[in-house]
Amino acid sequence: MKKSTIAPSLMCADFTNIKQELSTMQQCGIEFLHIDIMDGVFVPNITLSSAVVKQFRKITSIPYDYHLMITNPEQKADMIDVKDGDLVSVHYESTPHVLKAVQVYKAKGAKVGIALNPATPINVLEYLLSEIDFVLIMTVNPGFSGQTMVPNALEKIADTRKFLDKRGYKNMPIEVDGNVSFDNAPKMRKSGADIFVAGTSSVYSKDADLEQNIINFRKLIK
Ligand code: S6P
Ligand code: MG
Repeated sequence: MKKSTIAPSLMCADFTNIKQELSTMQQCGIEFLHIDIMDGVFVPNITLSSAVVKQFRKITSIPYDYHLMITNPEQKADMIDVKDGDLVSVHYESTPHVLKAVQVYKAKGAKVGIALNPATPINVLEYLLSEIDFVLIMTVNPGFSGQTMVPNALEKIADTRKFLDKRGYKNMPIEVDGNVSFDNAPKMRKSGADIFVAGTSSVYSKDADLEQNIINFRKLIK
């Protein structure tokens, strides 16, 4: 089992207090900042823009984990501020040229993953495995925070782990995104998840403050 890492989803952040939140995350050893980029076409919502989040580089050194929910991401790489060490996931469903999209973001210095919508089977990964660094399993239909985990999500995570292991990719991490709650996250971990996108149902939960939520969450995904 690989080390578990936390990627708080900034679309759930309090932007009136973002400097303090980023500082808390840095102190808590948060590994990645999950940044949802949407275009209102691939998903029916628009949230963060790369131009805005780029400014946070001035106040944090935590690498970014871009989740691109945009059509034809291979044509939009110039609009995404990628630094060496960032993660970028492109949706399999977002372009007929998904390998090209992987190559374009790799050339920018990112570690690149393929994101799969809930209904997309994992066998589409077959001829991409040698080119990618991780897999992102969506555990809700993408576009919004505060949703309920879809049926079969845990089974899909476990099947993905087996699929990767069987093909010699035992070290390829699996990221999970969507209702990664205090309750669901330990089950996701048992099923084989490694990178946890944490939103309203965990680190941004009203149960406690951000720092305490992160401490509690980390214990649950060890
Ligand atoms: C949703 C997006 C996610 C959400 C995250 C919110 O399409 O990709 O990154 O921000 O899932 O978390 P929660 O706990 O509110 O579901
Ligand atoms: Mg996301």
